Amino acid sequence: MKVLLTSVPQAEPAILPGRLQPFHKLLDLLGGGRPILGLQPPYGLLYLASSLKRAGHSALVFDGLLSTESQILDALRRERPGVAGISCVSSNWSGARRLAEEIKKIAPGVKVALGGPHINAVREQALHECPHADCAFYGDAEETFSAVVSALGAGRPVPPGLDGVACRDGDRIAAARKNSVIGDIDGIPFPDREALGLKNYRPSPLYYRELPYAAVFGARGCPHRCTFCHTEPAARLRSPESLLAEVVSLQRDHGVREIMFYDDNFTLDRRRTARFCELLLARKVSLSWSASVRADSVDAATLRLMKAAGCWKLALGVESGCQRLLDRMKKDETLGKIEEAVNLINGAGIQTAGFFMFGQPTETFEEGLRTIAFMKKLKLDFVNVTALTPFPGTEVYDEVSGQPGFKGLEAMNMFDIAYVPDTMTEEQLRFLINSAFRQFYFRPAYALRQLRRLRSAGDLLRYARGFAVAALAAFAGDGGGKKA
Ligand code: B12
Ligand code: SF4
Repeated sequence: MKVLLTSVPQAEPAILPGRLQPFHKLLDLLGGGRPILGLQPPYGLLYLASSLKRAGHSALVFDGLLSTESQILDALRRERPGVAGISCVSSNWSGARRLAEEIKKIAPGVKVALGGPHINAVREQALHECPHADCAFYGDAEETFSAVVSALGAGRPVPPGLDGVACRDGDRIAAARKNSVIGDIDGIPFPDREALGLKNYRPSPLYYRELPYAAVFGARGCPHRCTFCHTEPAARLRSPESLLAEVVSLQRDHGVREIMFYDDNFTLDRRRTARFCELLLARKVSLSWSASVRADSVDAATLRLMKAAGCWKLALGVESGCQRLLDRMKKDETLGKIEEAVNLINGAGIQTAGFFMFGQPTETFEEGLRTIAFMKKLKLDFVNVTALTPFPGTEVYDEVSGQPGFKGLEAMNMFDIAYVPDTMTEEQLRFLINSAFRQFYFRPAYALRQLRRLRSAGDLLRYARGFAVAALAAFAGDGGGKKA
């Protein structure tokens, strides 16, 4: 069966926050005609495409950040797929509903399926809110979606009892209670990168050293329960051999020289990390790569091995410089441990990035200022600062969604402010975000340290682009740029 897959098309460039829009031309110029802020393909759809193809179906993929609604609807008229799948995040849920309606107007016989981070959280509620959709998928959808498409293609009813699937049946909605979880994620085929190509995509300037670049997902889920995060609690890791096979195929087929591993915590199992590094070294794979780690899961020996195997940057979710707030958000980390981890990573010769957020419930302006002081004390190379976004499915959403400071789903784009705690004003929250960028990036000692790291003219250009974005976020940004 033919399947059309798309993310939600945006009315305007979605990766530029409101107040940065006037600088659009300048950013284009700095980017040499390519996006200067990070733009990644919709990997969830690319994963579905490869599983569909393996099951004998064909998939046509659109990225809503690069395609207009009329291009997607034209393809629907032209290609006449049997199923149209829409992927959505919370901020574009109303856009997803509109798109489902347009699809049904043009092709009433097409089955409309919904999926993506927002659907993972709201599950069958999505079908109540979107009368034009036929099915919703939550959790790992590679196997369930292929199974449903195969049944529809063969004229069979949707197989009953599948986890992570809700389907409309007349006036009734039959819905599984649990998200689907694929146990052996090594068995999932690599994402179908050919479906969109890599050339239109690029990470943010400070997030890579070499091009071409690709992202690799080495894990699904996370065992921790931070109150602001919605993730599957069953953590599953791909084997080092499977990671190596994807790296080798990316180098062979796309000439990739840089990879960012998108695992929530690349050192969750340090034996796996070490084995992967040993494989890269034994096979003499020359690769520049980066990843994210938790502060409580790094040690000097593993970090040395990672550096030897090509790792140049590790990102940590620091979140706050206030222990009370770390405890409240169930981060399971201490400020001391975070500082120790940053020093260990620096000691191994790997650069560090820290992610911070302001605007937790009960956070005061003074606590925010303490976070900025902690940010400057840590020897970080890059920081990223956002306002807390209380996404559906998270504990903090349940806590704040009835409060006056809660602004609703549309603001959940990580540039706008989606929630203001009653312990500070919105102006104070904006001040903290902009001031954090300014105070971190515009320090003479910091500039000197980064200048010493420059290896080539290419590095200089990349840094210039990165700092142009940081400057705009610090001086003109409205919610803190997600990807400075
Ligand atoms: C890479 C990434 C991006 C990339 C690519 C986005 C994209 N379109 O995929 C870029 C940089 C462009 C980006 C932008 C944004 N992102 Co983003 N991004 C991610 C990240 C790190 C990985 C996404 C991914 O590929 N995961 C791996 C795949 C396999 O998982 P998946 O996408 O969930 O897909 C699976 C299922 O959900 C399901 N599925 C997905 N789509 C569909 C569709 C159908 C029809 C079906 C049946 C199933 C299905 O099947 C897939 C396979 O199992 C996630 C964090 C994370 N760990 O997931 C955040 C995340 C998805 N992003 C998020 C946000 C908020 C954004 C932005 C709004 C922020 C911004 N303004 O920049 C924009 C929105 C852009 C857009 N229009 O989609 C949030 C979404 C939370 C929410 N509830 O809304 C996340 C979860 C991070 C977070 N918690 O803060 N993002
Ligand atoms: S924020 Fe990180 S550590 Fe916390 S639950 Fe989410 S992925 Fe896990």
